[in-house]
Amino acid sequence: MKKSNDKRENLNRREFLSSATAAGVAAVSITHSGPAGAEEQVEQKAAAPGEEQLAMEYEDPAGYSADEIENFFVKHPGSDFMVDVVQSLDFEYITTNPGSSFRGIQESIVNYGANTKPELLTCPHEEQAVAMAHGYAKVAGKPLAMLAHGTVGFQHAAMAVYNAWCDRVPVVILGGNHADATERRGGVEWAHSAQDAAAVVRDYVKWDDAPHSLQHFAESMMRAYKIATTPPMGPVVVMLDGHLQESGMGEQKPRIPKMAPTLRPVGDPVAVAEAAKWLVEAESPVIAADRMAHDQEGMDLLVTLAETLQAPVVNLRGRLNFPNTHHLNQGRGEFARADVILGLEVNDIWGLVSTLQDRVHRTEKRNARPDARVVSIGVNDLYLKSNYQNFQRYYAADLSIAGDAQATLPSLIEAVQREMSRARRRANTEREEHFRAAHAKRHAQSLDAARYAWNASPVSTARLYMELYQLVKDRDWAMVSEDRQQSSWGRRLWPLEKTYQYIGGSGGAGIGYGAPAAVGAALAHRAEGRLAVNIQRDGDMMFVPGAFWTAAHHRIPLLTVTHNNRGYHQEFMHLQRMASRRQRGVDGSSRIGNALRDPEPNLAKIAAGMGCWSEGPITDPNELAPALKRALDVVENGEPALVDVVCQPR
Ligand SMILES: Cc1ncc(C[n+]2csc(CCOP(=O)(O)OP(=O)(O)O)c2C)c(N)n1
Ligand SMILES: [Mg+2]
Repeated sequence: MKKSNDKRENLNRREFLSSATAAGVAAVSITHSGPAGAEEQVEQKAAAPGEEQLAMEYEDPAGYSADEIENFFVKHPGSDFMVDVVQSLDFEYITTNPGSSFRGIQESIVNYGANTKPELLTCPHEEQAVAMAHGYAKVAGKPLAMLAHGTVGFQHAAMAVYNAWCDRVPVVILGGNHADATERRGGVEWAHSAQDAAAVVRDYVKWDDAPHSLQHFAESMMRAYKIATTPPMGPVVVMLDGHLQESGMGEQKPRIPKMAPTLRPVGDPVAVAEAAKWLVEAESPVIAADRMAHDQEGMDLLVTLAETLQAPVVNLRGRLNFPNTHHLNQGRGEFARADVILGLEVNDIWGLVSTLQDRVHRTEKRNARPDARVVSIGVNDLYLKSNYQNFQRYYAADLSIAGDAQATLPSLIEAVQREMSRARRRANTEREEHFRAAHAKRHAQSLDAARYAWNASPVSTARLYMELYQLVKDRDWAMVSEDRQQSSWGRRLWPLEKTYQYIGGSGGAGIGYGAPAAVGAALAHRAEGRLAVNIQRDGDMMFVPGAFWTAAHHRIPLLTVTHNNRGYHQEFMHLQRMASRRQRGVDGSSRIGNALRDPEPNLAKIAAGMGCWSEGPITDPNELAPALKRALDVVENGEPALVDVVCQPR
């Protein structure tokens, strides 16, 4: 065994305690309430630990029998081995809200494992701990581990696990539990133990296990990591039995297996060749990409495919698959003209060709040409679960290819290049001209629209994005929030040219994701020296404001600017729609249940209370730029900062 007791020099606890006692630090004051409520202050001194007690922290005490020693001390706890296993998997961090169901491994992580790779990150809420891991994985391209307390910790983590599941993002969750009922202490250890602890999240994790031995744990961890990171990726759970963590290893001599990653599945070559033929023969091929690009290579491949065909690309919200400055980056209107639509990791294939109109009678409207053929390449059909309906409506694509789209792109590109005739290549020049003009027109329209209400107070969301861009444009920046609720100004105004520059959505649209995912993403960007920028919605922030404490505590630089529209505007619009449909007027009543006013939450003070530099609320747009500059200075010093900006609703 390594490391185990080496930490004692660093702790220097004996010295600390003796000097602290001398200085009277151990003095505590206890308040007694008299019968009439009168309070009497009695000062008591806590006895300083004696030499013998201090020695027992590190060595077997003198005068104890062998039985006593075995009962009070454990030399090689199982959780030390668990840490060896976790460390073999190259996790940089492990997020957690602490719980006694995993006190064994927590102690092993910080002492035996020296709190490095993984380093514990303290989170005031399990939902935050999972969402941080979610945001991190989307930027770093590898998962974090998360430690969840039994039962209640899982219940709090659940929604964030669902987001990661829907978004196809790996998170490796380790959960505390005491499986053996005869080993449970009374009270909470029972209330927080379960017969089947992962049941609460099983519908939206890819795999879970509750190992019975340390060898079983080691193998399950390898399997969990492998499954989580094989497309379709997703969260996984491995339970840490309390008894296994806390007991000595005894006769067990477990070994750590190698983690052998699974290669991403590639689409069938015959089907890929057929798809290439259709795309080349098409008059108006259109490419749609959703959770496609794992990394920059995915984007580069898609650029090659699109340019070879001079086919427009509609980037859906999952990932930044295509540079928005490229002339082939086009809008959803392209689907109406398409005769062949290629969907790459598109979750909602039906939604490419049709919409269900939000009317009293929800009628279907076909958006695409009736003769349009659809090719789908993706991993969605490879793994589904029954209960939660995030898989969207069934659509009979004309050609469905099971395979990871990014991994399949090289062979598709090759097949397309083979199919391209000279005449087809010549036609590309004309296409290119057309799309360059369309792209320039769309960009000009966006700029024009951004000027609207430029001087308005509250601040227009377009101005918010423009002022922010002016500030960060010469740095290596990355947007770590989604822009949909701000009229998509990020994608319309900022040049997004690298996959890491835009994080995409939450997956399951569970609110309370934005702030912690931004912190997790910022953590991954910190390692690359990038400036992480988070446009933070007020409603989302109210769910998990503790994320800003974690950012402050762990010195995670993150520039947050709020889109504070003083309420749940999305739901406000839904209520207006209902009231209007029922012809009851759309006046102020739609605020009920949706406004965050009276009192207005002071987001700057909330952030400040979390130890995060903050300024605001700002309502005058002219005050925006100087405040953002001050915040940037803080972030460039390695700290998080938040500017609260009161904005227009969208
Ligand atoms: C956990 C959860 N609860 C409720 C909802 C429903 N919901 C969708 S959008 C929204 C409003 C969120 O407010 P905010 O983050 O401020 O965004 P805004 O719509 O105001 O721009 C709510 C409550 C949800 N998606 N997730
Ligand atoms: Mg809001």
